[in-house]
This record gives sequence, C-alpha cells and structure tokens, in this order.
Amino acid sequence: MFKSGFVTIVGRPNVGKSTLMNHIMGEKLSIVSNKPQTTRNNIQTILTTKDYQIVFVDTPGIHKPKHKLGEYMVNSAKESMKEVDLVIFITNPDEELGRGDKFILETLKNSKAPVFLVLNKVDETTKEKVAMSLAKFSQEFNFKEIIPISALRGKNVDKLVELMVENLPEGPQYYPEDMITDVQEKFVVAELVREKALRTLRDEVPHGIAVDVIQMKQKENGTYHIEVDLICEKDSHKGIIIGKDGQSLRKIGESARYELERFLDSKVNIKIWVKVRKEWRDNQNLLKELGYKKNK
Ligand SMILES: Nc1nc2c(ncn2[C@@H]2O[C@H](COP(=O)(O)OP(=O)(O)OP(=O)(O)O)[C@@H](O)[C@H]2O)c(=O)[nH]1
Ligand SMILES: [Mg+2]
Repeated sequence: MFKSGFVTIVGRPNVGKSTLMNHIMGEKLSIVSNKPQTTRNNIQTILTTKDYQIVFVDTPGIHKPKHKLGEYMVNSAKESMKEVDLVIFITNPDEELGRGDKFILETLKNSKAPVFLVLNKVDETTKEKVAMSLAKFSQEFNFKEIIPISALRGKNVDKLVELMVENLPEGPQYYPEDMITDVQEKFVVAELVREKALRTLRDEVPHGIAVDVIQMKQKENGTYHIEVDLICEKDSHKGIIIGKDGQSLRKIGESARYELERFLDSKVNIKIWVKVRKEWRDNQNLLKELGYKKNK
C-alpha cells in the first residue's frame, strides 16, 4: 500500500521549522538563521520513497504581525493548515506555555487533520524541562503524538518521519519522484543571498531586507552571472549594509557566492546592488513585485 499526503510544519518564529525540514530532505531548501521571521513564504518539499510520498510545507513563524509583510506571512502559515493530512506543531521545551504558543493552539483547534507536538532543541535543554513542557502541552490539546527531537543534530528525526508515515492515508504519488521542491531556482538564489544578509547584519536592518534577482545567466563555460537588488527600508540601513569601506557588503557577497556555487554546482559571479524602497513591507504593490503574493 502506497501512502502519501501533505504535512505542514507550523510554530512560532525561530523554533526550528526550516531546520527540521532541511534535515529530513537532506538538503538545504529553506534558509535558516538565528533571527526570528526568517522564512517568509510557504515552501513545499517532496520526499519520495518506494513506499510513500510526503509533501512538506515549511511555513513562516506565527507571530503578531506589525506590517503587511507580517500579515502575509502569518496568513500563509494559517492557510497551510487547511486541507493537509497532518500538522506538525513545533515548539521548544520551556516551563512556561507562552502567549505565542497559546494562540497557535487555538488555531489548531480548527484543524481537521491530526496534530503532532514536536519539542525541538532538546540538545540545549534538560530532561526535566522536556517532561514539564510535555505535561503542560498535553493538558491543552489532544495531540496524536508527542516527540522530543533535535532537528539540528538529527536526534529522533527518523522516528518522527516513521510516525508521520504511519499517520498518512493510502494515496497516490502526487509529484514525479525526482521532484524535490515546488520553488524555482531563482527563488532559492534570492533566499540564499537574504540568508547571508540576515546572518551578517544586526538589529532591525535584516528584517527589512528583500532580495530581487534581476539577472541570472549561465555562460558557455558554465559560470553563472548573477545580479541582485538587495532592498532595504532606509538610507541609514543602506549605509550599514555596505559598511565601512564596503566591508559588510563584501562579506555578504562572498558568503553568498560560496553557497550559490554549491547550490548551482558551478562557478558564480555575483553583483549586489543595494537599494532603498521606503516602507516596502507595508506597500502592497512592492510586496507583490517581490513575490509576497497571496497564496493560491
Ligand atoms: N541547539 C539547537 N538549535 C536549533 C535546533 N533546530 C534549529 N536550531 C537553531 O534555531 C535557529 C532557528 O532555526 P530555523 O530553522 O531558522 O527556525 P524557524 O522555525 O524556521 O524560524 P522562522 O523561519 O523564523 O519562523 C537557527 O539558529 C537554528 O540553527 C536544534 O535542534 N537545536
Ligand atoms: Mg523558517
């Protein structure tokens, strides 16, 4: 019996949703950083074996939105819970059950699909805290399974996938077996550059960044020529992004090139243009242009 289904991964920002999906896929398809609100779109990846096909949906962290981009992100995450076969709710073990998680638990009550609770980052906490979290959460919701894991170290992740498969219905292979994601190459390129900006910059600057790929060409010798606009919200941010003697921008460019060469398996030349688009996160037209469109 072949099993298949859609599995969405939801939770607060920064709990490790993208790390988990990447670990299961064995490939970095969704960017990761230690800053909250890294993921901005729903990203589908597809894991196919001879026995099953799981379509994962990595979603933006659910938070209280402060601008239109935030609203788009939270809506994307909520939408993902409709018409899926399984919901993976990730959180990190702590004694307290905070407001963010309480809000998500409320949303989950409308879910028709079974919900797993995944307590992630057990590598940086104690058994006692895991046990306490487990007790608190199970009072609030009837979870189909509760699994403590470390997405970073891969601890218990195989077990989690096994339980997912057990809970999936018999079904068809939705996608060809060699398809691993629904996102375009250009999207991954933009995201990888944004990841390097997120990792290089501090404070409020990285949250106001968007990346637009304006050119991507492969020469006959195989080298890619990539040009991107790195969009920020303020003139002062532009200065910070470029940095003293262009140091910061150079660092972003170099780390992006390194990772893009691995992703594209070719040599890469990259040019980054820093542009200011005031308040783009609240500008519906700019959001659309930058690919933050309403979900299908
Ligand atoms: N110690 C530890 N760190 C982890 C683990 N999983 C993820 N992280 C770290 O937590 C941070 C956030 O990880 P992400 O995967 O980007 O989290 P996310 O839930 O996708 O975050 P958003 O996209 O912002 O909602 C990164 O610095 C990861 O390296 C884990 O199991 N253990
Ligand atoms: Mg993420």
